[in-house]
Amino acid sequence: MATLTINQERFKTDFEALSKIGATAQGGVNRPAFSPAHIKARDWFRKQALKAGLEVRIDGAGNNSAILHQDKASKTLLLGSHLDSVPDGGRFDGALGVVAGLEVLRTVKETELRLNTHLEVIDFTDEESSLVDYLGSRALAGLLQPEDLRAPMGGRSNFEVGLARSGMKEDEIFTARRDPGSLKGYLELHIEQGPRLEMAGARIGIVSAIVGIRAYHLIFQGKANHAGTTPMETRSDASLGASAFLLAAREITLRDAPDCVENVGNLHFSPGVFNVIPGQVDASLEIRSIDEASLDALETSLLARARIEAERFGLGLEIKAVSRALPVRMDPNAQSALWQATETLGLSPLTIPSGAGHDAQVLAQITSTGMVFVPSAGGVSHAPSELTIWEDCVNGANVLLGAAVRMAGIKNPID
Ligand code: HGY
Ligand code: MN
Ligand code: MN
Repeated sequence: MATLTINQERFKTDFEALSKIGATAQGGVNRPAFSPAHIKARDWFRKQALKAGLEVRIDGAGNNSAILHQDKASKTLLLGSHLDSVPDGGRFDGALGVVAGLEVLRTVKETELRLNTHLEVIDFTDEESSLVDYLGSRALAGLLQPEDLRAPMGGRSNFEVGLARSGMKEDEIFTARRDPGSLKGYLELHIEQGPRLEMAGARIGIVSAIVGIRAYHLIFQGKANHAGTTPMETRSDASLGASAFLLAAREITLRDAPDCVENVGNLHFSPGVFNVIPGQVDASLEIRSIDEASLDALETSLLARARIEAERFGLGLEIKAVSRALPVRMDPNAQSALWQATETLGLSPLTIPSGAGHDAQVLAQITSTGMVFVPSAGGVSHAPSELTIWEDCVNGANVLLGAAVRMAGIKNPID
């Protein structure tokens, strides 16, 4: 079979057009879920799909899809990623996978290849979990719980604002669930968001596993009081417990959990003004590992240390677990389709685990799932300077195309 490749010009034009939506002066994008820029990016995606003669669909969880139907096919191979970004993020994270998926469908459509399964490229809602962690992919996988919407990670009021802005109806979200038997699999092209490929001199990666992620709010409770008149020795200052915990958490992780990472991405002081002793500090803690037992051990030691620091400074402590994504292994069939595609293209991939979370870790729980990575310059991501050289992006899209037609199964090989 001749090596099928994407239309590079069209792919680049699309990616550059999308990068302009929500573009920031520093060269990144700012498209948090349901922000005006995110909604505009989704409109753009649907318009491109309609222009390409593809069917467009929005499910109850707001997942946007473009579909290339195949005769007598009963299953669907999903390709995809996400168009939402972290605040002030990069233009490749998520967007590359969605634009590449769209390009794969157009290329297959143009070459008149006939496949055994439908092809669908999907832009998942809120992959960056700013409101509800993995809202779109967990709804599609049937793994979203009502509790996730009652007490969402990003706060109930923000969630309601997002629903209103996007026109989604809360009671329709669960209708997004797909019967796993209707899916052939899921493939995702994504930037690595880390330094491993670049350090190894590899231009393409095939993902072996994706880290599990657990997130918590640690709420240290002291007593707000006058910052000028309250004697230092009688203060009940919530920031002392939180600060002591932050330093200890890093020490414990480095010393006892070499295959884990931890991060406190936010400290929210209340009332958070110069002249009031912080009565409450809410620390947003996250831990990650591809090993479940390591996550269990680190969770136990970090939460125990948080209690010790709270006690040391005479503070209350409330621990709220807000999200829990399982570590998953990628499926051997999907990986082998990706391997074959790289071989046909003369590429030599590196097999690596993903330190970043992805919708693929949700889909992997219900269908055969694989991911292909392209290098991030300097390992930088979730920042405006996020960059992948264009040749690597094209390689990634061609690997996605090759693997997709292999997984879907070709009825009429073209010479
Ligand atoms: O946080 C992550 O790892 C992903 O970018 N959402
Ligand atoms: Mn991503
Ligand atoms: Mn991300």
